[in-house]
Amino acid sequence: MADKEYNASSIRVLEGLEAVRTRPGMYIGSTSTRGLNHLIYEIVDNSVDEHLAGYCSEIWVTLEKDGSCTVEDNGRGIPIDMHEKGVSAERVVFTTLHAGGKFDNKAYATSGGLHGVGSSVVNALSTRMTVDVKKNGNVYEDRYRQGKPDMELVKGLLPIVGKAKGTGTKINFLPDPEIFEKTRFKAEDVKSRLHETAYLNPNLTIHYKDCREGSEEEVTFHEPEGISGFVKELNKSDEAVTDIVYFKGAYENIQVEVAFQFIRDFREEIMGFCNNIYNSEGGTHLTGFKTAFTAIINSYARELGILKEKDQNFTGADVRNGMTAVISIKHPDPRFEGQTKTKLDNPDAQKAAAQVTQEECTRYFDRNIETLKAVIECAERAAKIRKSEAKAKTNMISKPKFSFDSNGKLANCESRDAAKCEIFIVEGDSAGGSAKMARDRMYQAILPIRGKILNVEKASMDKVLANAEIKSMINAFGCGFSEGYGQDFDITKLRYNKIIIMADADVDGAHISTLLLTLFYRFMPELIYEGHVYVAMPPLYKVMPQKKGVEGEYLYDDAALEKYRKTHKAGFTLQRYKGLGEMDPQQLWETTLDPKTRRLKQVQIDDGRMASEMTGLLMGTDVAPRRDFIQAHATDAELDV
Ligand code: TTJ
Repeated sequence: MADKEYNASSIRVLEGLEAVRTRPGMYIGSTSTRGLNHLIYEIVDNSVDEHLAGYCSEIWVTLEKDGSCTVEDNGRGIPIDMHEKGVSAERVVFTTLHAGGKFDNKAYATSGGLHGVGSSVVNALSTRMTVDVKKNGNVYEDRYRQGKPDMELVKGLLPIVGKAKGTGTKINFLPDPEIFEKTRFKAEDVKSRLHETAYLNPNLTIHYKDCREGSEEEVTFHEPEGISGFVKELNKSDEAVTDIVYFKGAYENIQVEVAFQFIRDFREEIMGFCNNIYNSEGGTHLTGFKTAFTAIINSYARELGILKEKDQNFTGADVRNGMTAVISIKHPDPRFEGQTKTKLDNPDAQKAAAQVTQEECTRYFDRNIETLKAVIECAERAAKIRKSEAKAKTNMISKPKFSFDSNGKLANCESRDAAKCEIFIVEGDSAGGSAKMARDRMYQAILPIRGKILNVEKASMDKVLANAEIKSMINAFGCGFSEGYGQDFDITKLRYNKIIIMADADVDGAHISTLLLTLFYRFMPELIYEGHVYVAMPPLYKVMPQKKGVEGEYLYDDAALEKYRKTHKAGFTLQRYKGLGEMDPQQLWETTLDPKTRRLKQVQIDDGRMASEMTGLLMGTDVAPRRDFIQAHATDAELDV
């Protein structure tokens, strides 16, 4: 009976593994040396997971004389007991695609991602594989050929082949020459990856041994200094200008660890890891760290008077000038996207990295002012060079004509001096029309947008780019955009110093503002972090005293109206503005456009609380808290008159 079940499920399993042999590239990237080496990492990562679970302190990786590889650990050993499928759990691990998660328990909370799912793939791509599990004082063994079981089991359980002390798992596999172009593991690459793993796991020791003829070698990787040691290694041939800064923290089950150091060079090297996997395309953890770091440095620079009131903030690139950093996070459920699926995509990872950086990095700088000053000096050097380069550029090249936005609605300003220019994003065509008439044509551009723009947090990339309103904004700003921080977005190309959101002072207006802020925060976060984004605060009321010769007044909220009522008992007429569209151009100019009288709130996210609140509220699906956020942030924000 058990036999029958086993046969039935194994047929399905074999179909799964046949797919791996038909399209190996889909599972390991390629069948070149890179893909070949990847087999080792897939197996080693299982032992690293066991280490993360708290049960494995040593791993032995041996490149054998016969071309095979042996990976052994001193973990608890792969489960060998009867699985619900009627066969040893070990067999399910090695014959089922993506079996990793099946054995997850709470101790495995931070594993996942690409981990632990690869052992069946390695099995399918190996001429032979032997599995030895040490448990209960015994060694249990199983064997496979090209992924197929190569041993008859009695009652589905593994045979005992010897006695053992302690526990652990040992895998030996020989890559299949039918699959791989070359079958010789590249020692340098394997060592470098194992060394990296040792840096990311300071309590782990990895023994590497090459037994192949002519390349015999033995190295042990143990890096108790962890990612600080990693940064030290990366910078070993550079002139350091700061100590190595290290901090860690946790936020909602996500652990964040950061180490960085500044060097004399104009280089930026930031490496992100999630659950010990290198994210070559970066991702949300890097975005969170970078945005928080930019905000921190700008805020200290102002506090210390290094940036004066009139000075523009340092850009993200400025503050990372000379930085070497390693950001390592542990996430219970990582998601990856991008060309090679190596870009971390979880929004909460951004939140966690920003929060921990904000708190812990500030704590560090408060106690190490000299390091902080050295970091700010690097930013000043970068800003100086950036400005002189920009100047040289504008002197050299005739300024490009502004491209017209795709639907031709942008009423641009005449000046090309970005520092003095402003763009108003105006909700609705009628308000847009009034704004166009009322504006200062020299310095104020108007971009009317219609209706509710896409919720970018829910929409896919191509939908975002297909949206006409979003396209015209990206076009108008001139910086491009990027999913993530930096990359294709170039803030130095920004055509307007102020981007002013002009929406009605009601719930719909607040919703539009929120959508716009979400768009900026997600695709152009530097605009916000560098203080370019504002929200116009149109008045709610106009009051006219009945007494002749006394001027009317605009009131911006209900509190102001209450106060006015108390001080003007004689009587007055009250005009309530339902929307911007109700104002004539003259009124719109006085209340919302004229730099001398208008009220703007600068959108500031200058601390972790705000940053995380913003991500949480803006990116969530809840509508009510979003509205609250707009109001809360309006009171937090500074008045810019
Ligand atoms: C899973 O939960 C119960 C106790 O054992 C856990 C486990 O699977 N541990 C484990 C797996 N340790 N080492 C491995 C492992 C080691 C190698 C070299 C290869 C593979 C596929 C797994």
